[in-house]
This record gives sequence, C-alpha cells and structure tokens, in this order.
Amino acid sequence: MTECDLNDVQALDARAREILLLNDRGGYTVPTDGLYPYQWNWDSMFAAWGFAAFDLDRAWQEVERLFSGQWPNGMVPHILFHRPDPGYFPGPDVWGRVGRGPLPSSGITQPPVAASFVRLLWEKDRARGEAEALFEPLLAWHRWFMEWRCEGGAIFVTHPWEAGRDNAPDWDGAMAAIEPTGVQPYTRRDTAHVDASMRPTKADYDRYIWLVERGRRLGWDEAAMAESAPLRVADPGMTFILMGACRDLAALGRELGRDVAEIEGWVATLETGAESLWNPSIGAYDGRDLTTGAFAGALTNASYLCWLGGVDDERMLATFEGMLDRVPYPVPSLDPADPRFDARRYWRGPTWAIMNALIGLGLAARGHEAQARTLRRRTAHLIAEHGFAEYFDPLTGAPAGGGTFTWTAAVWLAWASPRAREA
Ligand code: 2M8
Repeated sequence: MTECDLNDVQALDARAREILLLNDRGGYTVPTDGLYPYQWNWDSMFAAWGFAAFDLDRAWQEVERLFSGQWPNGMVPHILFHRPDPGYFPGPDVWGRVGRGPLPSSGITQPPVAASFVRLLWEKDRARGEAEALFEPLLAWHRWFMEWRCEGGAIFVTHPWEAGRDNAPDWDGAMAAIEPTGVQPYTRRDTAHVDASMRPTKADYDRYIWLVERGRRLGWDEAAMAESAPLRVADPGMTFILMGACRDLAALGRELGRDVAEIEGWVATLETGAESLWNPSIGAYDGRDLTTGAFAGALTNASYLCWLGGVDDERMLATFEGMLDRVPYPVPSLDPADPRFDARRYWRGPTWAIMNALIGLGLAARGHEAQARTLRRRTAHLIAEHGFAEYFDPLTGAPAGGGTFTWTAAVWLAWASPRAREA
C-alpha cells in the first residue's frame, strides 16, 4: 500500500480536528452527536489523546472532567450524564441515584486506559501539574479494580458494558444463563440512529437492562452486588489494559517521587491472572466465565492486547501476522473464521480504530516495530478511504455504526495520521 497523498493528509487532519470540536460540549466530548450524547469514560481518554495533538490545555480538561465524576469508593463511571438528553437509553433515571458519586452517572466502569494517556500527555510537557494532581485519583481507581473486579489475578466484568466490547462473544455463555424476567418496558434509542443489523440484539438488550435494574435495586453497592452475581466473566481486554495502565502509573509515580510498591504488586498479580486466560484449544488469550470456568473460545481483538499489558508472547505474534495476511482491514473484533463472526454487528466482527491503536502501541513498546507500523498504516488507509466511522467492516472496509466519531478522529490525529508518525 502506498502512503496517503499529502494533500489528503492535511484535509484529513483538519477534518479530524473539526470532529473533536464538533463533539466538544464545553470541557468534555461526546462520542458522536445523537447516538451517544454524554461523556463516556474510555472514549473521553482517547479524545484527550487526540486533543493533545493540537491543544494540550483542552486535553487535560477532558481528563479532569472525567475524574470529576469519580465515586468515593474510587470507581470512575462509564458514563457521566452532565446534562439530560432524551436521545439515549438507558439515561440517568434508569441508573438511579442511590449511594452514588458527585454527578449523575452510570453505576459501572469501563476499560481503565486513563493512566496510560495521562502518562502520554504528561510526556508532552512535564512541567505541568495535572498528572501529579491525577495520580491519587488514578491510584484509587486501580485499587477499586483490584478490590472488586479481580479474581485469580484476572480482571472480570459484571456487565458487558463494563468491558466496552458490548456484544463480544466473551459473555455469550453468562448472558444466556440470565433469565431477564421483570424488566420494565423500554424503548431502545440506538436503533433509531443506526441500522439494527449493526447493533446488539433484543436478547442482549433485555439482559443489559436487567443487569442495570438489579444494580439500581442494590444501590450499586459492590458487596451486595457480588452476592450471587449473575455475570462474572474474566476479560483479557480489561486484564491487559489495567496491567499496562498500572505499569504506566508506576512509571509516572517513580518520576514524581512516589512509592509505587503497591502498583508493582498489582502488576505481578495481573501477570498471573493473564496466564489463566490462555486458552490452549484456540491458542490465544480468551474470555473466561468465572462461574462455570468455561472459556468463550473466541479470538478477539482483545486477545491481541497482551503487548499493551507488557506480555511479550511469540505465539500471539505468529497468530497476529497470520491474521494480517487473511483480513483486508484488520483487526477484526472477532476472527472471521469463527462461526459467530458478523462483519457489521458491533463487537462481533467489525474493526475498531481504538483497539488497533492500543494493539499498535503495545507492539511498538515491546519492540515489534514492523508489525506496529503495518497496523498503523493499514488503519490510516482504512480511515482515509472510509471516513471517521465508529467501526468498519473488516472484509470490505465499509463504515458502520455512528459517523463523525470522536475516538476514530482522535486515533487519526494522535497515531494513524502520517503527521502523527512524524511527530
Ligand atoms: C458502546 O457502548 C454503549 C454502552 O456503554 C452503547 O452501545 O450504548 C461501546 O462501543 C463502548 O465501548 C463505547 O464506549 C460506547 C460509546 O462510544 O458505545
């Protein structure tokens, strides 16, 4: 593949900046207008990374705004409902406000990429004080994960939305075991914005809402929710992301003169947990239902986050290279050889630029420069040819889901654009 034409690159850089500004709601960014009208946790951290390419003040503001919603127990919610918007379901009323944080929010979290992006922002200007002020809040969030979401060293989710990979096959077994009786009648809003064939099914939604209603009934009290928890699935994505984030937080802490022994201990624990997610029957890291012990048997884009976590795995490198040869627009969220693969249905097949960026950052950090470069170039071509979509068909590159998407624009500016490479 040839490099993008330089004029195109300038136009694409400009368009990506325009998208971030378009989705800026004054100090925080929505993922895209209409479909997702609030501040989402990990979307927002990618937005900060994108803003940092042209406005470092605005980048730090995004991170600070997210942490303004942190709960007293350390948890950072997956959505902050800064102002009401009827265009999204489930909104703040469905989540309830019992035993909550300082702002209306959801009651679950999302992948903790924040510490890694805080470190990247800090490296752009080490004289600034924001990273130092965020160190304790980040530490408290990671500690919350280790206390409430860690079993056998692996990080598990209690709701598919926590993983950020909503309808990935990792949770199929646990979701099927839930009987979603008594769910209040509801109207989905997502399918008014995006074709239903690209979204989770009704069976999925019934269970998503059933889990939210359960949490609300229990006042989002972690101890109460842990009793006979209906869904506990260890996730390679969460495990590797937290492992990488802990390494970054420890590195930052050392520079700031903090004691990081506790964080180093977490990294060691997570390394043990990651080993328990190796599924020999598919030769990859895999989701594992902690209630039944069963693996999902799914090679997903989260399987390739091992390098981000700091685990250098030759077996995964060979699998990754084989996938690059087979898939025109990598990295698919589910391997196309899997019978559950669905090229445009959300996290069951499509390619996501953010996951590519995390995989690429991990590959580069572990010295696999050639593979990282290939992935970066192919992601650049995907976006240049098909736009700033939420996700893409991995076989044809066709855009899917929402358009003018914040995190795709951010990944372009911070990582995929040839200009980002030069910087
Ligand atoms: C998707 O998830 C939300 C629920 O959190 C939804 O479908 O309503 C996921 O792709 C998630 O990872 C993402 O953060 C969110 C906003 O882009 O959308």
